[in-house]
Amino acid sequence: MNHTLKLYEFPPTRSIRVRWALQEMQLDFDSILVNLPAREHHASEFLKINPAAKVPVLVDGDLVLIESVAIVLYLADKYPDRAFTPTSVAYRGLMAQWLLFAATELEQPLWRIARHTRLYPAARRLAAEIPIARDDFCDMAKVLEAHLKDRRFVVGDTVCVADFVVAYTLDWANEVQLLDASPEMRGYMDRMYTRPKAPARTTTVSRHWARSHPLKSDLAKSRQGRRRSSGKPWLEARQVGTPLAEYDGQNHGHAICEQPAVTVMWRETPPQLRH
Ligand SMILES: N[C@@H](CCC(=O)N[C@@H](CS)C(=O)NCC(=O)O)C(=O)O
Repeated sequence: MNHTLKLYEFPPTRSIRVRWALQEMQLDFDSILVNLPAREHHASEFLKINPAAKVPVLVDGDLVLIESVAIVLYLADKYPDRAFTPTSVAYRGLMAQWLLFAATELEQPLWRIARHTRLYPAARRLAAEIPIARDDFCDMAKVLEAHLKDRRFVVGDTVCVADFVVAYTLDWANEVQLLDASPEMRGYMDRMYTRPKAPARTTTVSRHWARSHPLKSDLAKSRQGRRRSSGKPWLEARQVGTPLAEYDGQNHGHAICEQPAVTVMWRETPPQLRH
């Protein structure tokens, strides 16, 4: 395929936000998988596209966009006929507000938790950061919890791109057990993820994906879900619902796609050396 829109992605990272918007808008796009655990985001070819070495990136002709929130706003603006942006200026202001609330108030503590539990090298991790970040998240999450009472969407009565960003961010929070006492946010997130064009949940990967992905042979050959593939990181398959914390390795990633589901995990540390 050679579509105008190209999405550089690695699910289930923030690139899910963009995939979700593209799928709901029913826009054709080329998906380019950037394997983060294999450090493909540091390859010189990719750095030319995004010197920040991160996904997602959306390329639309000559335009290159490297921020997930900017990308969904761009798509909403470019395709107003798809109706994922409110028509009123006031509602567009609210949409921007909730997008930024998700990216700055909710996501940042989640990012700190991720970095200090598994992304930073062990010597750089600060255990004390984690409870502080959890508290920071909970303080701000209360605001959204109250806002969502008796609401289906974050702005008005119709879905907009802010919902994709907020719902994905809540799913991320759910992965680290930060939504356990938040029925409104949980209900909202569950409803959003049952939409027909929603991406798979973070804990979910499709067997279809496992069959069709280039790594399928590794997965297929895996014995009881695990094997060491020559020259490649470890692969594991797990069923929906296994806590992410179990995969707290030095360097790992996971990928998901359509439902129903298996999650594929890469890690560079063999499982038996984990402890
Ligand atoms: N603010 C950026 C953050 C992008 C970002 O941090 N992406 C992560 C995946 S969720 C990434 O590519 N990380 C690679 C790395 O940090 O090495 C956005 O929202 O698009």
